[in-house]
Amino acid sequence: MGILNVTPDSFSDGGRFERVDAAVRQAESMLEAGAHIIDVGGESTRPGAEAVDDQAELDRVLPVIEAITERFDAVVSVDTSKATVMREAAAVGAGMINDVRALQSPGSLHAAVSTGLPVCLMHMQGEPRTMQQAPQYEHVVSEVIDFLVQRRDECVAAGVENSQIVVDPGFGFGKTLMHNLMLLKHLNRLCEHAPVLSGLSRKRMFAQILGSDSASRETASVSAALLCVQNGASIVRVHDVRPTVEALAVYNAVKNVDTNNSYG
Ligand code: YH5
Repeated sequence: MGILNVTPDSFSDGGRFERVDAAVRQAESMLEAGAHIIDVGGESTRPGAEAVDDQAELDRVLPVIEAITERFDAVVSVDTSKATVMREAAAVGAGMINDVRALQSPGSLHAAVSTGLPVCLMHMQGEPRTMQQAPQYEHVVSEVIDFLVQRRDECVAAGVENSQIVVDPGFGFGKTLMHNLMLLKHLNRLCEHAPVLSGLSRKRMFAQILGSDSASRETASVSAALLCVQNGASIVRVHDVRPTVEALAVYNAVKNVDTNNSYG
């Protein structure tokens, strides 16, 4: 899954056409590099980010989703928590809903059910504006698993097909470095319950591990994506598609070696 941010900070000046055009070109390059899904998001959920209103988010994401689904044979997921955005995105061709609030916002569960689309349910402690102030858990891995299993069951009860649900531990969303590392190390436990999507790409934990003066988080992000897949993740949400695809090609070649030949 390639990340396509359409927040104002991600595309500088230029008018509406320029913004949509730049987004389409970025989507095209991620698809050429081997992405299967393009995740389009118009709400910044970085630590400290302020909320955005419905109309602003619709104006940002709809033209981009429509343009990508018109031009390419690709699945577009919409990174949103808003019921209206889910409905309208589905109407212009979105193929998946990615919700960092796990369909807990008003009307969002009902809206997601009405689209019939697959959903990603993510765990977050708190709200983006304040979530990194003092994240606390007694047992982070079990608490995240319990939350996601409960949300999955609630979504199934509301009409989402079980086979259409993926879950995500929400790296960096109300978690310290230690919480993130614990969740990564024990990701296979979550994978026992549902297919897992994981998003670590370029997050702050790499600055904490590497020292914050490290200019690029790319190598660290690619390594982490590989660890997630090795621990059972089905989908990795990344900025750097090409190097991630290359790392996963090595992983798959090794994994499949004895099923593809008879030199055992
Ligand atoms: C995710 O993990 N994350 S938006 C801060 C960064 C870098 C990147 C400080 N949407 C996830 O990507 N959806 C986001 O550097 C997501 N899982 C799912 N399912 C935050 C983000 C980022 C934040």
